[in-house]
Amino acid sequence: MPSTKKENQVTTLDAVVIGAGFSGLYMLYRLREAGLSTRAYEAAGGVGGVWYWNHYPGARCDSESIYYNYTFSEELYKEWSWTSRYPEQPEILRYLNFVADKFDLRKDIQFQTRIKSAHYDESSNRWMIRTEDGESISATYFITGVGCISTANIPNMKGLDNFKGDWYHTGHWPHEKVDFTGKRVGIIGTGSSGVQAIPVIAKEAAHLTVFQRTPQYTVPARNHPYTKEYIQQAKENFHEIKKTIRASLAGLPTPPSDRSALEDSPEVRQQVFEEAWKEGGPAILFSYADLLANEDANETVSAFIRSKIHEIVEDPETAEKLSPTYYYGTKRAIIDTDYFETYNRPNVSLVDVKKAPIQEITAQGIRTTDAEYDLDVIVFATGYDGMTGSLFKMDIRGKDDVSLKDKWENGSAVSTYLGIATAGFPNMFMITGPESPSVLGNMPVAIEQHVEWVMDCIQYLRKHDMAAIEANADAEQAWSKHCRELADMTLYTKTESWYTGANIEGKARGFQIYVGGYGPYRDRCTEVAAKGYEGFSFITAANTVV
Ligand code: NA7
Repeated sequence: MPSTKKENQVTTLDAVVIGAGFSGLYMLYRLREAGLSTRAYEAAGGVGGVWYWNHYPGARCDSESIYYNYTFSEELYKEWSWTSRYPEQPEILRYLNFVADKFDLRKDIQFQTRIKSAHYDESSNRWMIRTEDGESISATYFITGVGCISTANIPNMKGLDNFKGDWYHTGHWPHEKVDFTGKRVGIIGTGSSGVQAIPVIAKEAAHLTVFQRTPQYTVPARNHPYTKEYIQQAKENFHEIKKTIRASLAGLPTPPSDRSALEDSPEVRQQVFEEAWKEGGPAILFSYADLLANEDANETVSAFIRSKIHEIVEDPETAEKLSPTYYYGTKRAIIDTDYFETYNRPNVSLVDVKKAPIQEITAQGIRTTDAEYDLDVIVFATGYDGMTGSLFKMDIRGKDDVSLKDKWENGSAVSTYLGIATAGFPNMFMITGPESPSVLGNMPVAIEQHVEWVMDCIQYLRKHDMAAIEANADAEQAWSKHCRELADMTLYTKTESWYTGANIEGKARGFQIYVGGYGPYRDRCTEVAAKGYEGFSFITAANTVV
């Protein structure tokens, strides 16, 4: 590492925030409002977090716009107007830039700065944080807002360096337009990113070859522009929307049905699914209460979506190849615009790489066990090292110099208290950390709850003159056990997915998300705080534990 003039500087702050996405921006805002000296460090050249990097064609959020935003400020909510039901990446990025401008956040964000390490010093109860270019920051509070799905998974495929064309990962897309006109494009991966990108790239490329490992269920998004009246109505209902989504299970206003799919006759069920299909978005997932808990109930919706695939896709063999067999919803439920329809185009072909796996990337393209495909561009829509990937990229060390990675045995023994804190790492807070509900819903709602809880906690520490707070090991074990027990009651653990870590070679398996829902989780966190931070210990300014 070349030495820079920053090497001997130590900046002293109350709080350091990592990231300038939805989490980092709001955390920074709240800390500053409370009068703490603080700075956010961001690897990218601008705000946005995943929405800065996920610039690929078709990138869009799958939560409805009017709920996929902050609700901490009524003024902000009323000043911003979304244009369509599901916001496109450029619009979300504009929104986050608008937020940064409105609250003048940029002056306290250091861009193009990656944090290399954060070490806790027990004698001073402070964190020493180091950037990759050699700057050191001493801070009382170390807060990660690094995102749950932000570390790209680029599979270790033999020969990638030899490829003569261009290749991209959806999560690190260039900000300049990538022109596919006249090109032979190959895309690997059919998760949310692939499903969004495939129809858009297919319209531009000379030919698109989709390399599919696991077929996916996806339902129509039914995206459409918002009318002025609809937006106006949402603004008028701000307080109601805020209250409802914060108390809800998934950060969205429509409550899931309380009926079992098995209570209805096949005819009634078919009608329910047809209506949800017509409505689009998450409606089908919420159409019955037990779709993610009961195998037979799940089969009803899975079979319905498979029948739709066969209706839409003209070639029966392709339709069969596109038909999934895992439990619907146990991999991230996807919504799409013209995904299955795209396979009716003459310039799109589908390759089943489960049957004939990719052997290597050659100078000309991709070689599977039974064919070779000449390509000009390869798109990796191969996902992320979820939940822990971005935390493990930093060398985080707590008490006794124990690293977070070692404590969590490289991911096999993740244990947190409430998904916010972990024993041995005082004054470290994780916004939407593992074992919080995070990705199982509309993220900004989860993020705001965490930020507000962390801020209240810091205020409590300051008010009571405490140097630090630390999760107790027994409270943490109980929480982790509770999370695992809840997950085991669902079908989530029966499918290999990024939720379980199965998508990353060598990563330990384990379901690291709290499935009990946003509202109940919020209540639990509020109760812990109300009981004087039950399950936590405090370290006084004189360095005694109470
Ligand atoms: P996902 O959902 O993890 O999807 C990744 C896709 O890439 C999925 O189809 C994988 O197949 C496939 N994949 C991964 N590695 C390989 C290799 N080595 N060979 C072939 N195919 C591979 O990531 P996304 O970016 O689409 O979505 C991530 C989240 O972002 C999403 O859930 C939303 O919350 C937003 P597999 O299913 O593992 O067989």
